[in-house]
This record gives sequence, C-alpha cells and structure tokens, in this order.
Amino acid sequence: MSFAGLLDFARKDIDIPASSPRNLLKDVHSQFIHQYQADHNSYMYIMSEHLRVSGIYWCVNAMDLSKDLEKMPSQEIIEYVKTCRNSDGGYGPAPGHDSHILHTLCAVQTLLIFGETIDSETSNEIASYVKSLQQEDGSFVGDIAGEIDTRFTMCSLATCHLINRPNTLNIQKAIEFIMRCYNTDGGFGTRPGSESHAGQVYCCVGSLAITGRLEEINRDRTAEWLAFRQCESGGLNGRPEKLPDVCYSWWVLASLAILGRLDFIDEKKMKRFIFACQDDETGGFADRPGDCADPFHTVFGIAALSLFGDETLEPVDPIFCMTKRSLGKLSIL
Ligand code: GRG
Ligand code: ZN
Repeated sequence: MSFAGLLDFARKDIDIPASSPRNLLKDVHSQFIHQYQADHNSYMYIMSEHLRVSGIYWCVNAMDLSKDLEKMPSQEIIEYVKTCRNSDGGYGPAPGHDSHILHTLCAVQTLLIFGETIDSETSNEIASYVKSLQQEDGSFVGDIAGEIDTRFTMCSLATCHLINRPNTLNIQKAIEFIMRCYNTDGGFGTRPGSESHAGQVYCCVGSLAITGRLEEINRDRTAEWLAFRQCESGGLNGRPEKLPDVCYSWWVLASLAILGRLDFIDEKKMKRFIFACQDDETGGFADRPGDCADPFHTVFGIAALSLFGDETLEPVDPIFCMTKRSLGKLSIL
C-alpha cells in the first residue's frame, strides 16, 4: 500500500459523494418502510425473525415520526405483538421465542404508539418480569442468558416508566450501578471499567433522566465527550477512531438534548451527513452514504432530524424515542 493509501486507511471518516441527497426525502422513506413490513416473503424479513418486535417498533416509530402512521396495518401489528408475550410477563421477538427486555420495551412502545391501553393486570405482569431481571448490585440482565449491560438498565427503567410502574425496581441501586459505569472521560460503558461508547452514554444519560438523577454527572464533561464524536464529514461516530454512522446521530444527539447541550454539535454539517445517508432510489437510510438502507438506520436518521426541529416531522421525545404526540405530549425533562 502506498503512503497516501495508508493515510487514507488510517483516516476514520468518509467523503460525502457530491451527488448525495441534500434534503429529507420523506415520502420515499414511508414507501420503503411500508413495503418492508408488508413483504413477509422477502429474504430480509425472514432472516430477521430473531429481532422482529424491535423491527416492528423501528418501522412503526419511523411512520409515526413521518406523520404516516395511518398507512400501517395497526390491528394486524397489535395482534402480532400481543402473541409475542410469554407467561413470564415479558415479550420475545416473535411468538414462541424467550422474553428479552429489548423486545419487551419495543412491544410496549409499539402498543402505546398505536394508542393501545395496557391494562392494569398486564402492566403488573410486565413489571414483575422486568423486576426479575434486576441483580443484587442494581444492574440488569437482558434475559435468561444473564448478560449484564447498561442497555438493559435503560430498557428496564423506560419500560416501567411507560407502564406507570416506576417503583417496581430498586432505583437507588440501579443508579449506583450506572454511576459505576461512568468513566473519567465523561462517557459511559456497558459495565464498570468498560470503554465509553455513545450508545451506552444514551442509555446511562437516559436512565439518569428517567429517574430524575442527572445531577449525578458533570453535564459539560459528558457533552464534550459527545461533541468529539463529530467527524470532519459532519457524521458522528460511537467512539474515538471509528467511522461515522447515521444511527449515532440519534444516540449522540438525543443524549445532548437530554443534557440541554444540543448546540455543542455543528447542525449544518451533521444534517449534510444524515441527508447523504438516504437512498434516493429504494428509500430508507443506510449507516453511511452508499451502503444498503435498513429500518434501524431509517428510524434513527429520521428521529435525529426531528430533534433538530424539522417541521415536516412529528417532534420526538429524546428519552423514549417516540413522538411527543404518542406520549401524550408529556416529557419528563
Ligand atoms: C430507543 C428508548 C430506546 C431505548 C433503546 C438498546 C438501547 C436502548 C440502546 C442501544 C444503544 C447502543 C448500544 C447503540 C449502538 C448500536 C451500534 C451501532 C453498535 C455497534 O457497535 P460497534 O462496536 O460499532 O460494532 P462501532 O460504531 O463502535 O464500530
Ligand atoms: Zn448504525
């Protein structure tokens, strides 16, 4: 490899192609999402059964943010999500799959986006499932496999908040565990001693916000670590020396919004990167310009643009990643 080639390899950023889209192509994304969820025979659909309920939340939320929720087959989706519920009170990704906190939160979010009432008995059972995941040290496992991760703390606290059962969990211990994952650089990791990662910062800052404990951290220090995620291209990475990816537009920007520091990011450059991740032919957003679009990067790309106040989109809540409309215009910030 030439010296110039080596330099290019070491440079952790991308060039935005001159032909990239420069504004939001909202309608083509609604078509992309609608088609994705309707085509049950596609390779992508069949291969993603293990994350189906999360996928449903990404699609339904993208449509709600795009003011196109009525285009989704609400009854069919609600019935499907309900069949994913297990006798332990949690939800799996598909019928007959074990419960997992990631899918339990996504199931609750999906039902609430459609305006479904979760009755008191169901809420109690969900809360008891979530409680069963909390460990002695305050941390949470995601399922019976027993892995501990700050993602599962955020999902557990968010689920119990959304079903109005916040005191089911040991909040003090949950926060003590989160604070053991707070690093001196201002970021948070998956577990005590783990490297700071923007996804985990979102989970930990979100957990502190849900429990009203943001005063535990130095907001400016965390916001500075987040602001350093912005690359020359305008895109954001998840940690130092990594490539930018459009989903970090959400994880980083939402964290900054929760911290009241959105202005730490160069909005113009960032929007340029987000717009460039759109596929103007198939619709949808990819992680980076020119890659293959998928519902995960589509919802988080759209949600980030909503945080910047795009008027063609519904306003999003930075903690729960749902429209303020579906949360009843309530925010706990
Ligand atoms: C949306 C309310 C709500 C809750 C969700 C599960 C969760 C809570 C958040 C996940 C946050 C997270 C960890 C995001 C990162 C996702 C991602 C792109 C992981 C890839 O990690 P690496 O190490 O990628 O493969 P990098 O970018 O570091 O190379
Ligand atoms: Zn990504």
